[in-house]
Amino acid sequence: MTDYKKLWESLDMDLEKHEQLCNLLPDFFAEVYLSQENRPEGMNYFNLVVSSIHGLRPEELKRHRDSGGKVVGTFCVYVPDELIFAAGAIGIGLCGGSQFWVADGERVLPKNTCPLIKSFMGAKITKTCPYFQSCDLLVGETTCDGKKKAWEIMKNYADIHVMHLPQMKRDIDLRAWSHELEILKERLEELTGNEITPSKLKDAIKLINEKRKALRRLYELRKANPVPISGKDALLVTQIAFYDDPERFTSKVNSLCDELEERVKLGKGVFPSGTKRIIITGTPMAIPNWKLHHIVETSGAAVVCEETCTGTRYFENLVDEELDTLEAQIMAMSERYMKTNCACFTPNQGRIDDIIRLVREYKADGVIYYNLQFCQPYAVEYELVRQALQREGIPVLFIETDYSENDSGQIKTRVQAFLEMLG
Ligand code: BJ8
Repeated sequence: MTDYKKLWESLDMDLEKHEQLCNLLPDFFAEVYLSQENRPEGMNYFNLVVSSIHGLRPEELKRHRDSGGKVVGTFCVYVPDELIFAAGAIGIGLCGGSQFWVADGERVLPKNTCPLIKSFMGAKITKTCPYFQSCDLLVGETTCDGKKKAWEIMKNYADIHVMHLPQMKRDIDLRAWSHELEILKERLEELTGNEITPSKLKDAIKLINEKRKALRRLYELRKANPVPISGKDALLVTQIAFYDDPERFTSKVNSLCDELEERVKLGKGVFPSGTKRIIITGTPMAIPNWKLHHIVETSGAAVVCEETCTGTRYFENLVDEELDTLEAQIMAMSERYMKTNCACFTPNQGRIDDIIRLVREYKADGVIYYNLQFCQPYAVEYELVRQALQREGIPVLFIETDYSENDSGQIKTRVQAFLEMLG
């Protein structure tokens, strides 16, 4: 990683602290990922991306900025990448998934805040994340209370534009969200000096749709039995989707899928036939949060799907590509994004319907409801999900945790008991 020292200096990073962070990842990645057997060859690209996570892509971002381009950081799957790319900027997802940053986040946030928020805040204030340091603008949103209030603190450290996300899905909310997209469009035009025209937006809509289609193809292949790729590997691919170059990423995912299709034809899987199939639903898992998947897949089960924002919520539903006016395109984007089912919305029956549909489609044996500690919207929503799954006869296990490893042993015991109960 030392090759990138000049890059990190140019980003005004805290090099000493950053080195501590860089020293943690290789062993952790080797333990969780490289220890897996029978991984697809196509994962080599994603291994490379992780092995140079703070070098390769940040260097591309720097080249983009050196030639006058802008980088925009986001934190939620409701914020449309299409507008960012149509403005000639690069969009990157910035949610924090590392325990390393949590203590620093707690310097400015209450301890009883969700680890995702503490982690991204710690990453920013310690200047140890090259992605944060590369951003010319951050885009926050009014989703949960923790994030909504965190933006007010983040303003002390970065330029931030906050979008007002409605929390119901009536016609009036759809129009309100399209209005927010228009405001974001203006802000991006001002930032980049580029006008967003219908033809640029059309290209960006196609670009992002292609990424979604590739991920959907990957997930379709996970429906096979035996499953041709581990849940950990699929999760890694989705995590990388948030910051990799969309065109290159799409082509790498499609190559991986070609290989997985061959595996499916041959009946070749990463786990033996008959392995219990688990769906994970709940809060997002930002890189390098691989904790629950690792526990499940080292306890004899396979994760076959994630109903999360680092899963199906990220890529389901496309934006209409055939529209030629900005007004129609923005409304189509508003419609697509408002189909996403986050627990910040009320009511949120669509998410419950999705979980049940996914259990059927992926022939899952059970569901693990993953809740990041102190995430109230998802914790409260659990009761309705539990009742619905019970009515359908689908077993569910609730796991609330943070990013530390302190409770890993205890979670493993509970997961193993759950798997035994599945028979
Ligand atoms: S659309 S899930 S990405 S808001 S886990 S920070 S909700 S306290 S991340 Fe999210 Fe958008 Fe919804 Fe998805 Fe708050 Fe909960 Fe923390 Fe969360």
